[in-house]
Amino acid sequence: MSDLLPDALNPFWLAGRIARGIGDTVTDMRDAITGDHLVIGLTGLSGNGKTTFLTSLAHFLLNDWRSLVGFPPVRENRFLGAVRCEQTDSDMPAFRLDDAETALFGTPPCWPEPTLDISELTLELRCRNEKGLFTFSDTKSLRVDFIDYPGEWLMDLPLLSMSYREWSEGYLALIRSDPRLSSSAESWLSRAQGLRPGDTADRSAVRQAVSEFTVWLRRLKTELGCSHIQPGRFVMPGEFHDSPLLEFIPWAGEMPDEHSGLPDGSYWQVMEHHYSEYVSKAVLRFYERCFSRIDRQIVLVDCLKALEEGPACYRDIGTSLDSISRNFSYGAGSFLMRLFSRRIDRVLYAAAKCDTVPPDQHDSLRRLLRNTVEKASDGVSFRAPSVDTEYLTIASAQCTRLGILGSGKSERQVLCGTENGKAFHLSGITVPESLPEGSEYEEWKSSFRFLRPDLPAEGGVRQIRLDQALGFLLDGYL
Ligand SMILES: Nc1nc2c(ncn2[C@@H]2O[C@H](COP(=O)(O)OP(=O)(O)OP(=O)(O)O)[C@@H](O)[C@H]2O)c(=O)[nH]1
Ligand SMILES: [Mg+2]
Repeated sequence: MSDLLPDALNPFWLAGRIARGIGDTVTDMRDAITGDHLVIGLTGLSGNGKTTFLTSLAHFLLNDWRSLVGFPPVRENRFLGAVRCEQTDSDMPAFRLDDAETALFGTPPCWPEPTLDISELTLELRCRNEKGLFTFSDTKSLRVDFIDYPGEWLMDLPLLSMSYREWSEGYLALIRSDPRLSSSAESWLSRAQGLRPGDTADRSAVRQAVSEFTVWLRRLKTELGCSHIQPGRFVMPGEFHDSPLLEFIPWAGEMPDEHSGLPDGSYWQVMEHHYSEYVSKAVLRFYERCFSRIDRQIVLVDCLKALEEGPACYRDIGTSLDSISRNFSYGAGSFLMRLFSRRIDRVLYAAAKCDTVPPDQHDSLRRLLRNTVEKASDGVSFRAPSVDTEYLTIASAQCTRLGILGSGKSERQVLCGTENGKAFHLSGITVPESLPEGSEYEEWKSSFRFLRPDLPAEGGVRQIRLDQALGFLLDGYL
């Protein structure tokens, strides 16, 4: 019987929600008082380096923390080490750190596979306490939770605040405004435009439309490099593989009147119903498990990959980051506020994979990211000025090193490594501090070299500025 009731009327669902709500509130209050638990929201679109970041950070904290000299407790000689512990949310699968670490830090090393499902990693960090009037113990421990997930699911968060009608209207407007989307969407769009809202839905026609729409989404990702892949579960379904929840597409036909009360089983009603189910069962659940508890956030962005795809893709990144950020609660708040509601008080924007450009270009890359985030919208720092925002360039797995080429007056620093097994020496490239427009973009692109360097075959992968990132994210807790 419970399956037939809408969630909010289902007594089992309600009881579970209330119990969970009370449990979460008690945990939040305890965390706010003791300050010994922190949840870091790892945020990044697919392929932007989340799993590599988590694997590398955990590896260095667990095995090689003395090398993290940019992390204040290590620099100040107070750090005592880290251990892995049982993840905080026992319903969540454990992040497979052993496999990921063996791959990335093995000889020869290899990259993580794209993530297919959600998982959690909890580390306990310990350090000597700084002596103070109210310091009662010699040591301090901090539990830190990280959650990894397929980046595709992140693009679904904006759906939380949209009805099926609003989502469809926005989607069609976006397609019309972007020639890459409109020219590639023709096949599913023409079928979708033929659907009449009040006609009785033919399930095989719905499935056919969904299948064409899904093929198009996959093309956007693999061929056109777009980040606006929505709904994300259509390309990375997780537990919703083959589920009727995925049987809807944006409504492209004649829009029915808002109060027309279309019959059950009509095309509009079926699509709208599946959309609502998708939002409440897939998107809301993902949000609750992954982001509702976060205290601090790191946003990983692969600016260079987006630049390589072209100006439209690059702008896409800014818009996507902005619409995703609107789903989080930001604001430092007072101690009392933190007792009752969790808010993000620090955000780190990290330009990932900075090892693919020479070190003298890292600062330009950082400015490029900053400009992108700030230009796309009024930005988190404008909407919530009390939030500490920082921009860094990082590499979780450094694949290149600096070398010297030539001698005497012709001596110059070059970035060295291998790409598909072939050695390269790179110098003289410039990262723009903002997106070059029009013909300037083509001119710049022809002078730039985009690298996909191999991991160092001899193993012993190193990192760039993960320690500074950690210092910013844990500031005030250790
Ligand atoms: N050069 C370099 N490449 C990196 C680095 N981190 C990640 N990459 C590259 O980026 C790819 C994707 O990294 P992942 O960590 O799998 O990205 P993800 O965000 O977890 O992606 P999804 O699981 O699809 O959401 C890797 O396979 C590498 O090719 C880095 O620090 N340096
Ligand atoms: Mg991943």
